[in-house]
Amino acid sequence: MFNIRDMKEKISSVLALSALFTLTCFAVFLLHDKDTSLVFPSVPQQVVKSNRSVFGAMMDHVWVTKTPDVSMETTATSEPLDPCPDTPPSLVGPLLVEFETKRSLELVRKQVGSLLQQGGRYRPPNCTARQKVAVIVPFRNRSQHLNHWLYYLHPVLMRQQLDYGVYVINQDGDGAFNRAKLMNIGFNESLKEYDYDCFAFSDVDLVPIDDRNLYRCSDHPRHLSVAIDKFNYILSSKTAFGGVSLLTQQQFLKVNGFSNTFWGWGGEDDDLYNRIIHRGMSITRPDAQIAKYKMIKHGRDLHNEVNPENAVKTQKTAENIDTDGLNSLNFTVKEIMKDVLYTLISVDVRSP
Ligand code: UDH
Ligand code: MN
Repeated sequence: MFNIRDMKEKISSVLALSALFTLTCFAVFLLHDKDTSLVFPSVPQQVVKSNRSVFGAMMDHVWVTKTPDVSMETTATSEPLDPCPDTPPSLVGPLLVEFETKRSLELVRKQVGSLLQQGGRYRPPNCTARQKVAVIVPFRNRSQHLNHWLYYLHPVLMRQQLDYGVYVINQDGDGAFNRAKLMNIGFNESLKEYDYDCFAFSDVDLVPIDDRNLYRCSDHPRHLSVAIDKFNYILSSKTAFGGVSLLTQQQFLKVNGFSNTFWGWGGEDDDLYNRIIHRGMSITRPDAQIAKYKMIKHGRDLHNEVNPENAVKTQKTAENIDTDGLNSLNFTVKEIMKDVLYTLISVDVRSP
């Protein structure tokens, strides 16, 4: 006979049993990997637009680094790791990037610092990176921008499986700003630390919003910041080469680096473009659908006013390229500071 009371009792015991089972499974899981709970706080809480989350991607990564299997450990000590795949497997595509949230350096260190080595260095744990990339950031008095940049760029560069280091080149004092000279200094100084083969020169306020935009050099100098929100995602000109651009060590040496004589805002990127063409190279760009960026909103900085002389100088690249550049670079290093997120090199650029 159908009895409601019996039925209720049966349902309650089934529920109790399944709750007990779930709890047991969870306890076994926690005991099995004690590291799990420690890993959570270090994962950057970024949001992505695709169905796969950065959280998921980073967790895969954390899993690999935190619990290396025996074969991985043996390979690390005996023979070199296999090259990383041409297409990094953990890329997620479009990213949600926002600059409204205040990010302190301390917080960013907690969120993305756990997988880095002192000086903002990283290399993929289970394969040999295809390129050794020095990321050079010209800098003065933009610490809020730097915090956002570090928060977003580190996870992207990690997922891109690069062997990389971040060098923030800080112009000391309040003389006229010289973005190009800071780039040359970054090239020189980073090479003293490691045999980098590729140099990514990036403004501190440009954050990619798609991680398929690889910070990797190619056969010709490469321009990555193709579509920026500030300019309605439209490239200003076919010869634009500012923002974020990459050159191999050989390509940069071939053009004698940037000119050192572009004080104040404007022209140094066009001059570099001219140098590239002058030395028989061309530039390449990723697809505009992928090479999308957000620029952190800002006004004009003090001591970086538009310099009309710079536009004139871009007409004289051919005259200057042999004598003005890496081979005429002079500066004084005032301080080198290693943070877990970056290497800060403060320099006196000898402003006029
Ligand atoms: N930079 C600094 N500090 C400065 C000046 C420049 O860190 O005081 C660096 C920084 O990496 C920056 C880059 O140099 O991203 C290029 O300078 P910028 O961002 O000023 O150049 P952009 O072309 O801006 O983005 C031009 C001035 C915008 C005025 C907007 C008025 N609506
Ligand atoms: Mn800017």
